[in-house]
Amino acid sequence: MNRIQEINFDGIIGPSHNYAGLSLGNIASSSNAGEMSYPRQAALQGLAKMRHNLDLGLTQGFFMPLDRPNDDWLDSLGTDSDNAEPHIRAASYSASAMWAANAATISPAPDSNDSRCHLTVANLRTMPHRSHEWPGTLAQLQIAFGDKSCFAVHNPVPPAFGDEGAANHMRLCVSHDSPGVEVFVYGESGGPYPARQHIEAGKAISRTHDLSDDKVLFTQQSNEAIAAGAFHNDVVAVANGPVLFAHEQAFEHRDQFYAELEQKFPEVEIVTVPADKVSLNDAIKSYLFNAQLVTLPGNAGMALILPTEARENLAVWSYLEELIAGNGPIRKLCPVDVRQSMANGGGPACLRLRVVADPETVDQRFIASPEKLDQIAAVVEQYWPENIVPAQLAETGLKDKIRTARSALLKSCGLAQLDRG
Ligand code: SUG
Repeated sequence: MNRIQEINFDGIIGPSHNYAGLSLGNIASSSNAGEMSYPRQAALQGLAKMRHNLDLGLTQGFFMPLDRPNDDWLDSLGTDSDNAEPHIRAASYSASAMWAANAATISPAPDSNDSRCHLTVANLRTMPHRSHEWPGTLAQLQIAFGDKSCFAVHNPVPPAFGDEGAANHMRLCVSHDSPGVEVFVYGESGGPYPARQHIEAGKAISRTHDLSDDKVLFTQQSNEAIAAGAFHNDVVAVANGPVLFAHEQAFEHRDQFYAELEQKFPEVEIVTVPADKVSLNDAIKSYLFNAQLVTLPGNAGMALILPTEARENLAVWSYLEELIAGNGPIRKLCPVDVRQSMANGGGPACLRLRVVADPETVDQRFIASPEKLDQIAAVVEQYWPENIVPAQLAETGLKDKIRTARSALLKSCGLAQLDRG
């Protein structure tokens, strides 16, 4: 039996989750800078989302938070967490690895000429606080996807070329286990905010993943979307199976992109949300497109796992109700509360990395079950700080608490090998 299916790996929200305003071009991050965060509540919200998706009959996995503060990174900058300047210290403490959509780019086995699933860890080089995530992420990918007959885990693209992983990558296919067309979305610099994904990175990944040219497409994210705060493509578009769900203003050369896509993948079903129904600003504020678009088991169609913020936006919710009342592929709306992550610009789709593979070929320590999620929640309840304000990051007591919390989680998940020293 072919057991290749989509597995959503969510980043467990780490004990150092805080609002330091580190991401220029990410409006939520900038506007919540300095606010009090609630790491325990944040992690529990993330776990509740995973439980919700398990209950829908989906396969769920998770990744561990990274070791923070990142002493190796501080050391390479000639400092440490006691002496670093506040913005460097904040960057070393960031829990940003929770947004697993930025962990790596994935090309499933059916797409690759060597019939293996390829994963390239993202260099995240544009934002200092994210640029030091990749070694910790790579260590986990190498364990989780260590079976070399099924997986090839690649080092990051060299840092001159920005790569933010699956957040700028879409795969269209008839079903998850059949060959797909992969779309690499990139930005061009020149606007008010950085374009984090470079075309050179997408091209490099398409080559190292051994994809055929006729199964690959490159398209530019629209400058106006980046300028309006869509710092990743997954803030304005999402794909699943044969469906592309995108805002009218998501792509710089939309008509040309759609024509190329239809030519390479004639089965595509494009659902474009018109700006006169949902403005770009409403789309970005509500994170409508940062939904997980998932295929429900048993021919039940597709569902959108949306942030509750989408339900609170009148224009967005009216559009969505109209959408599911129609005869289209999207049949169900499931709002989930991930407000703690949303306040840093990370919706339901940011929190997960999709890997299409046979779950039995993955290290089982990374695969979720209701019991394991309960066990993780108990560790979070016991060890995660209740709240943090960025000014507290200078306190040794907090540093010790964050380290103890992560170590307890690693131990409980049988992953103490990821602990420091
Ligand atoms: O890279 N926020 C993240 C949000 C990432 C969302 N991911 C996807 N769209 N896939 C970012 O901007 C904020 C950190 C801070 O300000 O403390 C932050 O890194």
